[in-house]
Amino acid sequence: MLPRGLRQLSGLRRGTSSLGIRPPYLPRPSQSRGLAGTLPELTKDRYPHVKRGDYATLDGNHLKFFTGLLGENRVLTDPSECEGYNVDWIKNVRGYSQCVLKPKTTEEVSKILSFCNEHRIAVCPQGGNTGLVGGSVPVFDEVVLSTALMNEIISTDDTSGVLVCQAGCILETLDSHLAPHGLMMPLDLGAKGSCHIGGNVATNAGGLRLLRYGNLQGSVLGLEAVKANGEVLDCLSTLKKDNTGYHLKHLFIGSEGTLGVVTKVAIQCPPKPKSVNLAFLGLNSFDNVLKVVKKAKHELGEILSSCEMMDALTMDLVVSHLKLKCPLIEYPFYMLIETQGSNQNHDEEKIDRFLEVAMEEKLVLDGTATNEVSKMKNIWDIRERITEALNHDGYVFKYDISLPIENFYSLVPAMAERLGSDAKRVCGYGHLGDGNLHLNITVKEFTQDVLKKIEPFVYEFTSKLRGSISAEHGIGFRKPKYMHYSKSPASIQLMKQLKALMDPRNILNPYKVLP
Ligand code: FAD
Ligand code: 2HG
Ligand code: ZN
Repeated sequence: MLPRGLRQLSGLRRGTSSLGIRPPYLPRPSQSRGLAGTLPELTKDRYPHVKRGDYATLDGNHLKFFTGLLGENRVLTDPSECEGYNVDWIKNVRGYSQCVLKPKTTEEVSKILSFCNEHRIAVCPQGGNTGLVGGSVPVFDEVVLSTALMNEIISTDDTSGVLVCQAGCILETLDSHLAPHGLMMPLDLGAKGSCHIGGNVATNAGGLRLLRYGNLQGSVLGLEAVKANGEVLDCLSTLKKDNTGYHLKHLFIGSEGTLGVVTKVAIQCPPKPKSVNLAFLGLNSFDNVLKVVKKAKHELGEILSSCEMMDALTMDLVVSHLKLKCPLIEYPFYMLIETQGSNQNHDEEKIDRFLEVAMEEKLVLDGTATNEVSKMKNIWDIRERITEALNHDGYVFKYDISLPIENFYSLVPAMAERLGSDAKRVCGYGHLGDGNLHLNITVKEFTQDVLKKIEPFVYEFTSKLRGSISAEHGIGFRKPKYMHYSKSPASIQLMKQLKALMDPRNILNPYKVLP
């Protein structure tokens, strides 16, 4: 028998509440708020210590080559058309590239890079431009190489579950394509309607179900990439097992466009689950959050597919800015626990029993569980649209930290106390099951003073706890100088050597990743 609170709220299964719809595609920055007045300061002005490298400035001859190769329609030079490619999604950084190239094939990417390498033209590879560390847009006038038109699905194997596609395929499109095959993409994230699989691979994106399906280093079986000099590297294996020499694909997974341009991906896709359940819970302390995550791992075992948390201030963000409805009254913490399996009765029984005990033990104060698609979507919207809600709250300082689970939340109150009234909001949420905290601080507007109060404190705090300063978003433009908080000098040195080997003229995404 379910305790009263849960049973009452699990009535949501049959209820009619509508909590809002996530737009299928995230708007490009310039479309979302469109006006020059709301654009961020140019990166070169906000970060004057970063100096433009000794690269060629684009001239008529360069443009003539590009239009000869791609045709005029796939070479954007009109400033208003280039604007969206110059600003990142959270409007933290802005470059001033005057040229966006839109190849359709690997051969075109190869010719572009070979030309840029020869003429020392800096290139910024860009997928869906949803990256959160400023890696996807130019810092100065780098040419943008967009994968938007590289969106062909090459093959889908129902038996092995292997999908092969071009790098510019949108994650959600791939997932919809796989559904009739009884398969799904092994990763899911709030940006799925815009981000490209090539961008996901380049950032080694984590997302909402990494806990269950692992990271892309495991599920990407092979890839094709173009090196800085235009050479095509065919590592597009579709084999699950292949130990012939070094695993070169791993050089590109998480390399954030600095070692090559990913052009094709072969990815292992798991079967689409026949049964999905989602519980949304209210808790009164982080101690209890920890007890519940442990219990969920043990009791739900193989069917646990996601374990996320958010604090009250985060919930307030989506309620006040996006007008989404919280299905529970206010609690200091909320958790989302999802199961995916193959037998609805079995899974429902298991999750109901788990929730029943958690409530009897007073670990969970209230909750709702559902298996209805529309209601699960409403609950997931609350979680997936937090980044969008943050954008409405002011300028956002965004941190993506891995911490030992017992210290998962400790940074949030420490930062709130440190900033006091300097911050509008200091909130914490994230992939609890993976120990990945998203700390977000909003302020009315960017100032160097607040930045100095936050950094390097946030990285020192993380390093002392032996955490990682980037759990899943990457290093991009925002964090290179802090890499040493998570990586040894020898590791950084080897990364620099690899970069010099693969991109000796440093044309690929300069100013990013490496200190
Ligand atoms: P972009 O933003 O265009 O590029 C990201 C980086 O990859 C850049 O350095 C770029 O140069 C490089 N790059 C892009 N394409 C290529 C290519 N083909 N070859 C080489 N380099 C390339 N991340 C997570 O890990 N987990 C999440 O849960 C998550 N949720 C998000 C939710 C929202 C609402 C948003 C806006 C972002 C979220 N992110 C998340 C950030 C995440 O990194 C991206 O959404 C995604 O992986 C980036 O894909 P993209 O195609 O937009 O890449
Ligand atoms: C998420 O998990 C993304 O929603 C974005 O990684 C996190 O906006 C953020 O801080
Ligand atoms: Zn995340």
